[in-house]
Amino acid sequence: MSETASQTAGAAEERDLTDGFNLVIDALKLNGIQTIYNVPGIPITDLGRMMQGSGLRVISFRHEQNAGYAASIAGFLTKKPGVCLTVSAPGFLNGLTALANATTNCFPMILISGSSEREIVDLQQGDYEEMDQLAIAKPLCKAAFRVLHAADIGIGVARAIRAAVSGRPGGVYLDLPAKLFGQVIDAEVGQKSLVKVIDPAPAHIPAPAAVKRALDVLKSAKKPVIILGKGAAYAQADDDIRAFVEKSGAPFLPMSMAKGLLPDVHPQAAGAARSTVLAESDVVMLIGARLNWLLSHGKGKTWGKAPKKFIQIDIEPKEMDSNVEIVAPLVGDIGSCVSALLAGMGSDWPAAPADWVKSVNTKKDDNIAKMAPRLMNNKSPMDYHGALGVLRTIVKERPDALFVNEGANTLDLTRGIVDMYKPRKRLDVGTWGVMGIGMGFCIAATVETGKPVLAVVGDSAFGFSGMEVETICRYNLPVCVVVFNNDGIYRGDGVNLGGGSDPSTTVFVKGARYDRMMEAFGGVGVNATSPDELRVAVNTAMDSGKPTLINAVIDPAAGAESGRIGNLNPQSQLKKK
Ligand code: OXT
Ligand code: ADP
Ligand code: MG
Repeated sequence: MSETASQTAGAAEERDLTDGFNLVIDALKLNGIQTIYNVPGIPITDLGRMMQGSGLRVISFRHEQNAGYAASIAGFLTKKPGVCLTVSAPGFLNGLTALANATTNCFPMILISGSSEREIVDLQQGDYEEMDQLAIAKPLCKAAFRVLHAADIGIGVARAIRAAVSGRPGGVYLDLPAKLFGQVIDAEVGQKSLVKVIDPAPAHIPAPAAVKRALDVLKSAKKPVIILGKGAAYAQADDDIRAFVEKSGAPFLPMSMAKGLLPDVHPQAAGAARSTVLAESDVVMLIGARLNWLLSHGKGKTWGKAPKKFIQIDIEPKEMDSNVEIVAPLVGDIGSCVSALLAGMGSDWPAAPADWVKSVNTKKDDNIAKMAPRLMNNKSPMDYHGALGVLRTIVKERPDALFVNEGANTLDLTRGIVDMYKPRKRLDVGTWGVMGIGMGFCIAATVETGKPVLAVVGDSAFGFSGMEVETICRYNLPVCVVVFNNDGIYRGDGVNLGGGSDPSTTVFVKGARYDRMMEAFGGVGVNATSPDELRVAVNTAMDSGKPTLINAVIDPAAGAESGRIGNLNPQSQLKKK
């Protein structure tokens, strides 16, 4: 045979075969997955390379936790599972926090980890990175699957996708042992084994009687309030939600990541009268928000003495009555529920009681007026209000940018002060209050939406994912990170109670220059010591789209212990004995 003829015969043979690597890629692509958040290494280095070669976008991170957070927020933004790819044992464990966090926050995500050989792991014979990953992942996610045969890859990927996005979204673990990738099977058999998931998140239509019950309770209200949670933002039923809230006339309170679903400057927005609406309302309607710690479990002082009736819309039936009695449970997907409510309201729905609306507005106007002068100060070093006064205006002028926020004071004050104007723009620490989401969220936010990102992060919060500024520079992403640098956790002026030379447990190096971290990788670094400098630096960064880190110098004494949740921080009554 001539050389050319033998090459052709070889190529034909290759065309007829496929392997685990290719089947994983084909299965993901068939289901519309476009981006993989990855940290390379044994046994998935080649998988990542081949994914990139096949046209998938593969973003390689410096640490799996950040890749995992990126995948999870990609899931929140797109309603498709975000995919994180890691190596075995340590890489898997690094990704696991993000998987658990995704499950807790109801973000759809799939953690795919390579793993060691089953035979060796199960006999505990000490394989490379040996660990029974499936067993460890199971309690921390919605579902966990392992694929042992190449012919099952299609089913494994399909099950993972459906489990992540159907019903209440969450994290799914997919275990792919090293041996699987090299398994070769007939290409046609392989092709036929792939599954395109039909209708991965089917609508859950609420029962008509449940819709009527909810409307009856809402209509009976003298002091209604609607609480919008991140489930409502996730649902992408923005127009109907807005129409429903407006038709009801009720004040609405957005949970942190639901801000912007209706603009914070909407006449019915009641974020600035939070205590009043929670304590004084008589009917509370929850749309995609749980009565967890962030809502004081629906009881106690926060909720006042007035008796309350709760209406709750959620796709998860078990959520009902989890903390208090829900008199009108509406189980279904938010899109279907809200459109059924709108239809049931008809054309003569009564206006919300005027005295209630007026008292909420009075409280809101008072709080806004009290805050206004504080936001205009130009102190140097800055306090939180001075810095946030500037950022609030910038966000108003650039409502399409994604906004990432973490920290304690940096989180709580930003949440209250910086108004959001569009849905799914504000991304933050979520249900667990977890530090470290920052850079992963920034990266996925721009990768998934193509929009620029502004991040406002505490100096401690930033430290959890700070090395990813290299990733931001490597992919040349339009991300502007503002580090609120107050020299520490909550405050920078803590003292060592033992009087020794070690610094206090909550303080960092004084006067650190985080901006230089960005410069180290070719991005732009700016040190901003006043609100005026901060304004110029952020606007320049957002105009240029260049990776930028602004070290915003905040007065070390400006913050409060634990931000606004100091009440949750147990303190010894004996320590000063
Ligand atoms: O109605 P009233 O009169 O009461 O007034 C309210 C509103 O009506 C009003 N308001 C307004 N007024 C005027 N204008 C406007 N626009 C306006 N908007 C609102 O303001 C008040 C307050 O309103 P708010 O905020 O809505 O209400 P409230 O009562 O605060 O809400 C309650 C909550 C619970 C809903 C809210 O507080 C909330 O969402 N909190 C979330 C808190 C959270 O998740 N925190 C993060 C965790 S803290 C801690 O755990 C940290 N750690 C430990 C750690 C963590 N977390 N993770 C890991 C992996 N390891 C360790 C660490 C290490 S934080 C942290 C680092 C901190 O240091 P940094 O350097 O990063 O940050 P700095 O603190 O800045 O130094
Ligand atoms: P927040 O922290 O903003 O209060 P939570 O995370 O506590 O929000 O609550 C979100 C809720 O939304 C969860 O109970 C989840 O089951 C629900 N949810 C998520 N997506 C949908 C959807 N498409 N339809 C109905 N409920 C949803
Ligand atoms: Mg700090």
